[in-house]
Amino acid sequence: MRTAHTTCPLCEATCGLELTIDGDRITAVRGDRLDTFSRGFLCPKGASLGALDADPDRLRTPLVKRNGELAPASWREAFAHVDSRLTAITAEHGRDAVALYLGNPTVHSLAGGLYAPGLRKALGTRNVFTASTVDQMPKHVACGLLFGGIYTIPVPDVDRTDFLLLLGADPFSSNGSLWTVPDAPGRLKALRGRGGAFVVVDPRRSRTAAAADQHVPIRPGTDVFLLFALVNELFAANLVDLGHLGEHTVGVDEVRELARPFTPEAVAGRCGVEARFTRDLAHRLAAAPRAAVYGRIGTTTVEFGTVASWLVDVLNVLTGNLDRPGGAMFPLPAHTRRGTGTGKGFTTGRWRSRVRGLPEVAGEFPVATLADEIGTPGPGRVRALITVAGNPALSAPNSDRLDAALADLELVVSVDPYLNETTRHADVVLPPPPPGQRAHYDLAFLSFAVRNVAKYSRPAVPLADGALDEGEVLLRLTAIAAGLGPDADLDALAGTDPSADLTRDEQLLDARLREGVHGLSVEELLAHPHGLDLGPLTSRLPEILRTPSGRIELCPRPIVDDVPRVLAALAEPRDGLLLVGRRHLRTNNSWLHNVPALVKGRLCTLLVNPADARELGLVDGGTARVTSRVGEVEATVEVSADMAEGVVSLPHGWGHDRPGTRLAVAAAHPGVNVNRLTDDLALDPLSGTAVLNGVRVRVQPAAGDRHRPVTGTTR
Ligand SMILES: Nc1nc2c(c(=O)[nH]1)N[C@H]1C(S)=C(S)[C@@H](COP(=O)(O)OP(=O)(O)OC[C@H]3O[C@@H](n4cnc5c(=O)[nH]c(N)nc54)[C@H](O)[C@@H]3O)O[C@H]1N2
Ligand SMILES: Nc1nc2c(c(=O)[nH]1)N[C@H]1C(S)=C(S)[C@@H](COP(=O)(O)OP(=O)(O)OC[C@H]3O[C@@H](n4cnc5c(=O)[nH]c(N)nc54)[C@H](O)[C@@H]3O)O[C@H]1N2
Ligand code: SF4
Ligand SMILES: [Mo]
Repeated sequence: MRTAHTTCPLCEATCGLELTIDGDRITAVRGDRLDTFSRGFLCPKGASLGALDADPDRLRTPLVKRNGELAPASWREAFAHVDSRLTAITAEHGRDAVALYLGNPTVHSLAGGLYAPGLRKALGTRNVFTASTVDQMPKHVACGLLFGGIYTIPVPDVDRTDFLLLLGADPFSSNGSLWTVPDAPGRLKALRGRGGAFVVVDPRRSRTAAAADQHVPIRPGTDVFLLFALVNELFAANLVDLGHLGEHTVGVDEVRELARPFTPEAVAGRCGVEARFTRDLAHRLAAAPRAAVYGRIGTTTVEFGTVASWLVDVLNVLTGNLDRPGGAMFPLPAHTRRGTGTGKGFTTGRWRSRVRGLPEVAGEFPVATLADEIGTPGPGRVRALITVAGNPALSAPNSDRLDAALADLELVVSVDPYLNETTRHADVVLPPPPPGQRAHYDLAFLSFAVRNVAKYSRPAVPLADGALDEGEVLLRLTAIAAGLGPDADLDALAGTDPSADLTRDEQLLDARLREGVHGLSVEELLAHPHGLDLGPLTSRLPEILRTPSGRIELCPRPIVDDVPRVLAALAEPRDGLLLVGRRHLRTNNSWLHNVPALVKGRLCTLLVNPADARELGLVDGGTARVTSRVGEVEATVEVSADMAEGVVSLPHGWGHDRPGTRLAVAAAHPGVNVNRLTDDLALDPLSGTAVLNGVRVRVQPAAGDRHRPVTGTTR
């Protein structure tokens, strides 16, 4: 028996874990009390890491399709198969015939951070898709336009603030996103404990909303109007005070003009928020000595995701709260360098998608159009797909259509530990090792962390016999894509030294750390197994800016051009039921449902307000048929006063009822796939992000519904 320390890779909170290990088995998981950042915090997902590692359904060898059946194969065979098929397809149809989809866990692993960019480059295809366009792309675009860099995203300095306004986020369940904040609940409670306050805007009384000083229920998709009204009120009441930001900002007067039509009265009906509440909120935000505004999924995966995401930081600027302690600050991770204060800025639409003519954003196309690119004949058609850590068959809108398209591909290669709804379409599945068997450093999330910290851990358990590190899998695919064949020298490709003491991943990380702002090294991080605290966030203006003007460009042209659409929507009444999503503490998108401890209770239910339930003839525990433009599902009803009237909620990541998967536990708790309802034609045009919240639906009792009695509640 021994202990090892690592970082939980499951969500963005990056909690330190203390693992108890017996041989090569993880027998217990605790929060690492000595972790400099998370200080012992742990959630049920992290606690299940041992069960996840030991999941009997986890793939332990590659699978290759022979005569229509996926069967175990050697790594050699698997890569040879990929090489011959991929090379043939690109030779015949060109590089764009191969699409790449990078899913969420790509950014949770060191391997993904180090090697996915190289794979993308070696493939040389324009058909790159990621989970970002069903998630945070609006924030990248907004910050790209404002500050010049898509990763230049400020985070609420929660530990030092006096007032937080949170919109469309439930950090008590999600533990934060684009905001690495281990123990978000504890930190938010501490904020209240020291006399501060936080307000939550959400159509549902979420766990976070329930713990807040104030919950503002809002009509889904209308945060853009509320945010504009807050800006309007700041100007109208003379509350705008940029303070230290004045000399770094251009475009303030233009923003005042843009916001003029959006008075609190003008938006009240559309948002379902009384004007006096909006006014009061603006005044509290301006009056707080230190404050920050933060928006997440409910403000990004919506009709006006980019404009809403932009407004969040406009508020941070207009109140002088950007880049100051207790406001919204820019982290400075150890593996990055300081900037120069100017740059090329950010543009989109350098090329367009073949079928729908959608603009490229950050080098990718919306995943909502992947099915179009596969299904539409003609030159440039997508014929092969590589998925890395993704389950688009469940996570992308109009997923039945995408699921059918995946079946039509000539070749699917998936780097994934499970045979699931997406990888069942694969010709080759290349499984990475479980979290316990891999090294960890957060290349992605330290950029959004509320303290500057650094931590590196070696694998807690050695790589199992026959397993291949994910870095090696990705690099091998990169070599194949680069035309070097299945047996290339990977160190030559990566520029690493096979005889060095550090592993290949460590050498690459070490180089970044040494060039980074603190001049650290892997060796130094190894000497700090509980992490190295590099202090609270510090001001980074103007060095962090990469705009051509060297200023914060508060009123960018693409935003201005999208505002007429916002105005038109303000005038348009939207009746009827709107569908939104939610997350539960024990889920993680689509892929933790195979861990028995995490699927207990009713998780995948349609939340309906009691008044709506009465009107629709629905009862708790009964079954509802939910219909949208693109599809229909039947879901178990959970009547709940937490839901605003006129809004229903169904979580995503469920629907484990497809044939050909190997997920015994998940299949026994299948739930329904909400993305059979979401619309692949509904996008935020500036970011290409799908509208997953605020989807118009019809709800009725399912035919033959027996109104089964209720057994307990899980919320
Ligand atoms: N436990 C758990 N944690 C996770 C995940 C998980 O699946 N489970 N997933 C991870 C990932 S990939 C991400 S991106 C993050 C997401 O992190 P969060 O954004 O915090 O996630 P959610 O819990 O979905 O919270 C979104 C909230 O927005 C509300 N909402 C919906 N529509 C609207 C709207 O139009 N306006 C407003 N104001 N609110 C709206 C919903 O009711 C919900 O409470 O969570 C991460 N952490
Ligand atoms: N309707 C609706 N749809 C949504 C959302 C929503 O709120 N509502 N949320 C969206 C969001 S925020 C996100 S991020 C996306 C997620 O969308 P995806 O990234 O497409 O899907 P995930 O469910 O995260 O699936 C992750 C996949 O990675 C695999 N995996 C797990 N660990 C590893 C690993 O270490 N290496 C590799 N190679 N594979 C691994 C899992 O087996 C699984 O197949 O879903 C989006 N879809
Ligand atoms: S909050 Fe996130 S990082 Fe922390 S233990 Fe839970 S899943 Fe892991
Ligand atoms: Mo996400």
